[in-house]
Amino acid sequence: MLVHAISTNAVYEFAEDVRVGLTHPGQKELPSKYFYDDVGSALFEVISRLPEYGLTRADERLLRRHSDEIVDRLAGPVAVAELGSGSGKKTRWLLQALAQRQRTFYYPVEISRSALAMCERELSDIDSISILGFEREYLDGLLEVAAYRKRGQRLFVLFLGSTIGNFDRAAAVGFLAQVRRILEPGDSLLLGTDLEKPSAQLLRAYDDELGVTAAFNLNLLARINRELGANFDLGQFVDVPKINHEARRVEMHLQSRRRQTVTIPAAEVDVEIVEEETIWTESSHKYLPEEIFRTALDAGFRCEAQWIDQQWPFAENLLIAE
Ligand code: AVI
Repeated sequence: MLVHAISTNAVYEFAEDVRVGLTHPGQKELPSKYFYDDVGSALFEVISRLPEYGLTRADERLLRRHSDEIVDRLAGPVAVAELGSGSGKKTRWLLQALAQRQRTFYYPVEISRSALAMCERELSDIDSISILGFEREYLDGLLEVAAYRKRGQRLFVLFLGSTIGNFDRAAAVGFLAQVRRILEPGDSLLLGTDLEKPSAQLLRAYDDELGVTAAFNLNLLARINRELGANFDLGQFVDVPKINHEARRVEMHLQSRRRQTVTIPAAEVDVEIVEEETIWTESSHKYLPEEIFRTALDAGFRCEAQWIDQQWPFAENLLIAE
């Protein structure tokens, strides 16, 4: 697979986001997109196989069962762009279904180079598929993919795994609207959304017995140590998942065991953290099936079809750009 590698000053942006998130007044925060360095991507792969975390398996089950039907609903020759391909495992079903009807260009867009490499290893055996990876942020990557569009070709964008759940609800509409602006009428977006489920089940999914999710969360501090030269003492933080009923989401926090000062040289900052204070690292919003129709409309799409997994409530939504 050819890869268009990232050329921006990524370390500078990381340092700036860390500085802003840890120094603004009130709740300290770190953006969850920074979970996915090589270690974080590998830990997420393990999470997706944990018995408690049914989300990825539900996504995969739906794609395995319904790929032919999904592909049958797409008009014309399509090129496929995937925002956050991860290992690419669940995409196989869609690409195989498409490969039966046309030669297919597949453009994974990923901020993790190791995930792009995994994705190529996973999918390169499918006949009639050409893969060109973009090591980019989602919208930057999609813009570049759109520039490769050939005459008469439609874009089929995949945003699977309920990554949309990691945006606040209003930001999710804003993000989808930005995707829509890059697309043309008739292009499509397959959106995976985790659905509401009982709190106990959700808590188990984000607080697994083996502690893999805790390691995934703590790796964010370890990454800041590795890349920004910080001195977070990981033993002084505890992973604390919380359910926010009002906002219908799971929140991941890292709680400080004691009062401490952390120095982050590349961000040119010393951060004071008091005992029991938390750093909020991720939100995972859960949706109602009917809510997705409204979200789609607000972003300039219509929801053409929806498939729901019965074992682990999760929806695959086919949106068409209006
Ligand atoms: C990638 N994303 C949809 C996952 C989620 O469920 O929000 C990330 C994750 N965080 C903790 N476990 C998994």
